[in-house]
Amino acid sequence: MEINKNLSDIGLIGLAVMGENLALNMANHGWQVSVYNRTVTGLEEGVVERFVEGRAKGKSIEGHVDINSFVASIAQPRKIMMMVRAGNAVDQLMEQLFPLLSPGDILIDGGNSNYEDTNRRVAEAERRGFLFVGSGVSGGEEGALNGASIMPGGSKAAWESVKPVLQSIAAKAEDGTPCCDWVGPQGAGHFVKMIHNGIEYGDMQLISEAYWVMKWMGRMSNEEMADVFEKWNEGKLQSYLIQITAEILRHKDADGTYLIDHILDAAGQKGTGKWSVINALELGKPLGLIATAVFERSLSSEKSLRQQAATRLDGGKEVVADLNRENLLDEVHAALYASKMVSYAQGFAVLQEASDRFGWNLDMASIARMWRNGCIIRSGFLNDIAAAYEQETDLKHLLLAPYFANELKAQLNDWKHLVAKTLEREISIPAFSSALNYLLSLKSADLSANMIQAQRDYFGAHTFERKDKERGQFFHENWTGHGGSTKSGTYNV
Ligand code: NBP
Repeated sequence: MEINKNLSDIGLIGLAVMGENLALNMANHGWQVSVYNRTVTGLEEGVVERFVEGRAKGKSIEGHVDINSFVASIAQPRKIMMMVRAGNAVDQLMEQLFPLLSPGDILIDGGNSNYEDTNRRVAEAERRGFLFVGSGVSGGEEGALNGASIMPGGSKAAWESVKPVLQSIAAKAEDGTPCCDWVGPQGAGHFVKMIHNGIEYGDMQLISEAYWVMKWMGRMSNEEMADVFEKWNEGKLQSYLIQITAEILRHKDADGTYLIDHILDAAGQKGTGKWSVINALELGKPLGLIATAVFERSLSSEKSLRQQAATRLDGGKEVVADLNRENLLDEVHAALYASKMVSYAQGFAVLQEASDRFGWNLDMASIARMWRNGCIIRSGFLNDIAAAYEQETDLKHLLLAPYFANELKAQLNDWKHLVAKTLEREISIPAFSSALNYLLSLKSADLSANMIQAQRDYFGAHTFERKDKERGQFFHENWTGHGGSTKSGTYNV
């Protein structure tokens, strides 16, 4: 194909924080980029003009205030990345672009779109003769500029064309591998990004529980806790979130006091944690730790209710300290590390179920590798997950991998002690205990669900299977002697 030097390699629409920084990142990697923004006039001057004359000055970035000239400025087959608000904006933009595109052109949605929207958009773009890539991008402003974790999926035929650009702007793992690889068809890229964000919710909840236990049970100062998180960041818990937690704890407000102590304990959320849980429910897979993290954010935001309850339900009691600090810190470390293993195992199990259900053929090791750098959950731990899936490609559950089974067993005693004594002191540690209960249920060959099956059959003739019969045979008991023998259908939702 003849290369026209005057045409851009790629176009980017949406010059908010992510779009601007991704365009700069592309230009810094030698790509000629055309940029366009819906509204061209900002508060003081044009959005496009401000960017091109400001941060983009002197770089291979060409600004357009007209969508027709923007599209015409890109070499064919065109690659156009949309970095706009998820939802209707993407559909509106696609409708505007379709009449301007040529067959085989590629649209890339780098926003936080719902994977079902991406399923629909891939089909629609392909029906019209175009290609569509739904790509999760994680790393915020800093990642967008210096290297993000990028999770593309959708029209596979687009991959060879978009790969050089996307891999060049992706973060690189320690071994030099780009944190960007093809995820799978349809909305697979956005599904994986959604689970990434869910895991991020879980990690943040776990770290805040560790902080809370150290603060109240260990009576530790912000500086002391920062030292601990810094030390932990050198070991198995090494991660971006642990690192920033230490920095947050040391950060001072203008008056010299610690800012963390002034921040209201009411957490916000933008929906990706909730979507992860809704999808796990739809897929019938436990995602209890992330669900706990989402619900704890909801409960935290009910500040005035909690204030009332603190009075009426005898809350706010003085916590009895545990001043054997070394022991306490070992136990908190164990609880945090073990709960984190459980959370990732639950997240990967949801990915596996989605892969099986939707025929996506997701490569779990590759996903773990993509998350090793650039994204918010980046950590050394993801190397261990990738290694576990590489060693056993049909691994049924992460915690069954020999490495994780041993690691988890080694934490169990300290983890149990920590959960027991914090609950005894009425310190809330919902994610530590949710993870522990999950593990206890997971490693129980026998559970109490025989009672649930009996109750379902008693009141609704829902039938049950028997331990002394082959699986798949369903029985109904006439529990009271006067019930009928008609059974309800045996199906699971
Ligand atoms: P926003 O999510 O705030 O979106 C603002 C951009 O969307 C502006 O350029 C705006 O143009 C454009 N836009 C809207 Br709103 N409606 C449009 C429409 N109908 N047609 C065309 N453009 C439209 O920006 P962001 O924070 O940079 O995020 C961009 C995407 O990346 C989002 O999907 C976000 O969820 C995702 N993301 C964000 C982060 C982060 O850390 N911020 C990280 C990872 C992913 P205008 O100037 O004309 O209003």
